[in-house]
Amino acid sequence: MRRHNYYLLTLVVLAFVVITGASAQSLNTPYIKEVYEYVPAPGQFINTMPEWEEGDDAAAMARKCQEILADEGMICLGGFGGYVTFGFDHPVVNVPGAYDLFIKGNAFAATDKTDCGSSEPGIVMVSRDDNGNGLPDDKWYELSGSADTDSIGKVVYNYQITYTFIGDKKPVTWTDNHGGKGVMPRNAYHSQEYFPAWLTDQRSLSFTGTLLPNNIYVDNGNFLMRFLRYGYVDNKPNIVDGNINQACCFNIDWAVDADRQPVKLSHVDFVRVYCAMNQINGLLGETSTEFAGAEDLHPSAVPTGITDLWQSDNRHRRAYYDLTGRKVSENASGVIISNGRLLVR
Ligand SMILES: [Ca+2]
Ligand SMILES: [Ca+2]
Ligand SMILES: [Ca+2]
Repeated sequence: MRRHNYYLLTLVVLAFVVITGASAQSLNTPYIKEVYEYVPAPGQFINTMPEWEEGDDAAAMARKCQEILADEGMICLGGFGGYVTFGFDHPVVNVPGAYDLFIKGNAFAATDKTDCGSSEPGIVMVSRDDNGNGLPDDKWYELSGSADTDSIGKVVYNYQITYTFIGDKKPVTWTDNHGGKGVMPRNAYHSQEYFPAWLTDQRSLSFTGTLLPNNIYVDNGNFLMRFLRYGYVDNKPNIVDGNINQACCFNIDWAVDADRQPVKLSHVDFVRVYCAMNQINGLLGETSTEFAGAEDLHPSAVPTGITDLWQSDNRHRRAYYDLTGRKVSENASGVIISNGRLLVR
């Protein structure tokens, strides 16, 4: 190509970036588009939130979660480790110095108290679609919450629990990798099976994650749960004084790897929430994180550091994005970003 033609093409591309970027960004919705996985641990609300019906498999249950959340409903993750994995119609950009996600539970404060109430903390994990297949099968990073600094020595990392199904409507038993064991008690209020009914064929369920220290205490015969300072789902009320509670907001800057080392991510494609306590609250039953949806706090943001895709450890793989940051196929035409460069084809 002759030199002046090359300059002309560059100008056209830049104009296209500005125009297309501006119009396409507004199409992004801030709410969850897809629930990829719903794998709750056993619990008193499992098989009812959402309701399991004969014939429902894992995919059907994930679809039910998606429908419930789209209708501003709520699902339950069960005891420690139970999780849900979801995504948006675009990558969630890590805007520097700002919260990126608002994630809702059903926590509330006790009457006349500000530091406790119903708090069933869930930990948030994030992941990028590094292998470009559109599925959440890539490396996960935890968003470090306040317990990592407020409860040093009391948080158990790499905690693993295994729940065993021992028969329909019999109390589920569990063991952990620290020699602990127990039974998830059944109560008079919930008569259905507590083990996820679509997973009973595998007889047991194992989960690994960060175990937060128990937060329950008894005050005048009432079971109360202390709020953690920040960084957990279903820990503090979603709304305060009519505004989003910042304690329910999350910053991708908090991401840490499996060695608890900070990781810099320009954006994430998938988000997971899991219940992070193994605690029985007397007659209230097990601590089980409720999840009531999530919101990207800046859906119009365009990934600026998209080059860090290329700096992942899958260097032999190349990912392709359009100008709004949506992943596209390798053969897509138009203006494509790959390896931090604009391609026109
Ligand atoms: Ca951020
Ligand atoms: Ca993937
Ligand atoms: Ca709750």
